[in-house]
Amino acid sequence: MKTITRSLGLLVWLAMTTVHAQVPAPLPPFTVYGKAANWSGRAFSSNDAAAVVAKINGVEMDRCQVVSGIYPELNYRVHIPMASAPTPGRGVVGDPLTFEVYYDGTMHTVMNGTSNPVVGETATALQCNLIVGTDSAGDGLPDEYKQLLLPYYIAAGWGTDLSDILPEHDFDGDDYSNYQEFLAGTIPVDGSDYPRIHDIFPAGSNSVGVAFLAAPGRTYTLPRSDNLVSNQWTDAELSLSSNVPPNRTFYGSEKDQIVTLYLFPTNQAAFRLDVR
Ligand SMILES: [Ca+2]
Ligand SMILES: [Ca+2]
Repeated sequence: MKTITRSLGLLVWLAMTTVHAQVPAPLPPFTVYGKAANWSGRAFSSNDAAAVVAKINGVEMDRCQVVSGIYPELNYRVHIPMASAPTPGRGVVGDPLTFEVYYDGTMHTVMNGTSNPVVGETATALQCNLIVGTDSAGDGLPDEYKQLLLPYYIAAGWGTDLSDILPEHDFDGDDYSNYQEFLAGTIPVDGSDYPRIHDIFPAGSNSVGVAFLAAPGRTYTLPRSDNLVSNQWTDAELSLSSNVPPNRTFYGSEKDQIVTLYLFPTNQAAFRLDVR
């Protein structure tokens, strides 16, 4: 008799567990914030009446108006409702995020594809800068950018139409393609302008300065690898000053300018400059 009672108790407990599993608890939201800018890197202001929509698998999770200067470098912020298990209208850790940006009355394509962003842990945040334009060819190079290139293509006999301008072309022969130069914000018709580090120098007793020409609307990181054989890279902690301990992993540029970021390596490692 005792055994039967215990078994019933176990069944009730299992049933209750099942009920709980079917109703995932709402959790604090996951926040995505950043700077939305047009194809040239100009950040949208409140006057542009632009809006950012965040989606998971095609379903809208949140939207917001772009507002100038929420914080320095930032003009939009959306909150992804979260749940502990897949739930309609909510996200779970690892869900892929996509964005749409509306201005001038139409949806524009996000061109810079910030590293395939995914939903992170509840109550945390991710910075995701968005560069948007019109991409009628679907090749990643904005139509607006091609319009600027077209006169150079015509003059050089490379083509007469936007469809003649290909992302993989290296028009100015500096070993960086049109698409790479678009991402980096360098000039694709000037062979002396291309993505590069201008200087690396010791700064103080334990930091190293890395100077480069930054372009508006672009975000820069300095990934670090302790083992080039395994080719594993993680964004290094860095600072905007050799006197301030590392406090960030990225730098978002507002304009064309020489920027110096400071690394604080404690052992030998390889670093590279990434731009997106
Ligand atoms: Ca080039
Ligand atoms: Ca160039």
